[in-house]
Amino acid sequence: FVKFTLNGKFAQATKGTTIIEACRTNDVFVPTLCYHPNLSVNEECNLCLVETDRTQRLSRACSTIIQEGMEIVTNSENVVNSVKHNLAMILAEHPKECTTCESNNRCELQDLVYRFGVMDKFPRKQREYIPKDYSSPSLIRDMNKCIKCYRCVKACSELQGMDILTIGPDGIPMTPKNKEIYTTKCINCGACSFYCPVGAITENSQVREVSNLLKNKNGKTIVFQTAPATRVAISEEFGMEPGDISTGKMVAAIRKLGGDVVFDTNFTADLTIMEEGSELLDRIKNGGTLPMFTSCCPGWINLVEKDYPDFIPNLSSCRSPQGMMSSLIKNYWAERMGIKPEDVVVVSIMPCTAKKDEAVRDQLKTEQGLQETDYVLTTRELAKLIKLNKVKFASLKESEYNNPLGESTGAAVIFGNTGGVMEAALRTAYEIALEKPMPTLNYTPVRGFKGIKEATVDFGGIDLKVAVIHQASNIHEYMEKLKNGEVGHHFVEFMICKGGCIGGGGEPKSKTSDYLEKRMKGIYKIDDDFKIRKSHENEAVKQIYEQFFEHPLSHKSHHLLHTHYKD
Ligand code: HC0
Ligand code: SF4
Repeated sequence: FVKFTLNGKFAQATKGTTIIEACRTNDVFVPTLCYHPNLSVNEECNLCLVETDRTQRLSRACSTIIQEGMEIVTNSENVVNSVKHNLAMILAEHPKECTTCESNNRCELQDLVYRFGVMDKFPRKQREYIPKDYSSPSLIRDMNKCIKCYRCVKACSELQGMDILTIGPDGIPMTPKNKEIYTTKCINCGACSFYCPVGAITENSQVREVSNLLKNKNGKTIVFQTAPATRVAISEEFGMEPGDISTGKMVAAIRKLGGDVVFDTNFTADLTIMEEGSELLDRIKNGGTLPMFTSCCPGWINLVEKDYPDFIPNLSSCRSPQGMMSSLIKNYWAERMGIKPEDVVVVSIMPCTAKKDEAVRDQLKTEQGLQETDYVLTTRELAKLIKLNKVKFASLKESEYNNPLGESTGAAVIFGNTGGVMEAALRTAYEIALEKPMPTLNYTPVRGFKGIKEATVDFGGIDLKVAVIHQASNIHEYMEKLKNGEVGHHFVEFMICKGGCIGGGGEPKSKTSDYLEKRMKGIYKIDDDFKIRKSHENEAVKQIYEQFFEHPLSHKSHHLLHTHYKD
């Protein structure tokens, strides 16, 4: 430990701690725009200034390690005036289009400008105009708003190993050869938008479209579906803790907004297990391509198609649960309800920006050419819609999903965590193959934050080797090993974001450092509290096979629940 004073109060921290981290643990506010605990230090914004001795010399809190006996001051007139000056300089270069900005009210620059009472006092420093990039269904880039913090560059390279964004000659992050982002190898994961503190890179929002639709339905039936990971994160937007379970409130909020029907993507997560588990057993029995890869994460699908096309045959042919649900709504449910598919609008609530890109895939259109998922709102966007409509989320009375596509199990909700698809698949495949349940349902070797998790399951004579990889940088590492024949598994789960969907690029931008752990716990708590924790025991899933699909991998299920990929 080192001992120091912080604004006159005695404090201590472990050796090697930076001043900014020590301030945060002690609840002392230090402004910053470029620092983020998940990224390496940038030293770009010059806002985290502190005094460390009795002289008025200023140090950056992000890169200064605490030394024994330091007298750290964060709130002197000297510090505050310097921060104000530097903020005003950033503001002078900023377009200040808050009224139309996607990040209005959730912008870190705006927050600091208000907090420090900064006036827009310097003459406007005009930058050369950079055309906005609307090419991606997932993201919008307006680099005129960039404050040069480089958090997007670091998220893309350090966390995702993608290196799509680099620092251009003018200091503004750019794509390879300045091409529109959708034409690059970008996988639409949205990590850049998650870490952008302002409105330079944002999700390609459909809040306005969905808001208008809900106000003027024009005879359409609006059907929502909500992904597993949304229910443990949306709470953060309404003053609750990460991991607080808000399933019922979220459904109630959607109904208040005017959603006619609310289904649960978890239902099709259970259905995915039936199809994907059967596909795996079939590949093992009949010499199909192994390892089989999960196919539910759209960032991962983009990565395989763009960087590892030789491995397309390894991908399960199952559509993602989002894709399966929208297909069921338009091709199965609508007919049963006597509604024309073209009169149904599907709005999907996802933790993920890449789901917006998945929704526009040609392979996921009805035979008549209708897009099956009409709109995808991220968890952040749903929260925005709820706030715009002044719905009091925290005090809403919980509501239930509609049936039959709203019924699910504990196995489905864990899809939101890294390792969850694997654990759910094992719970079912084991029981189908061995005709007895797994010795333990909580299969811990595939849980937790380790980047590459491996396990061997005794499948009655066969040692089933599985692996679970999350976060794109770890995926690159695994894929290189696979190419070199250094790993051999039967079944591998891939999720592009750290932690899985709970860490999706469209989730709330949490201010706490342990938000992923808390969301993960919330997901496992929902699973623990379910009476039914295996996908094949979902009564509504059983029914849909009895009444419609007949059995997994049937002709009908191939048609509506499976897909193919671009090569
Ligand atoms: Fe996921 Fe999904 S679990 S990808 O992470 O499989 O986005 O939450 O909705 O589709 O169910 C995201 C989350 C989903 C899908 C499911 C899968
Ligand atoms: Fe990089 Fe992901 Fe952003 Fe694309 S979406 S630029 S891959 S961080």
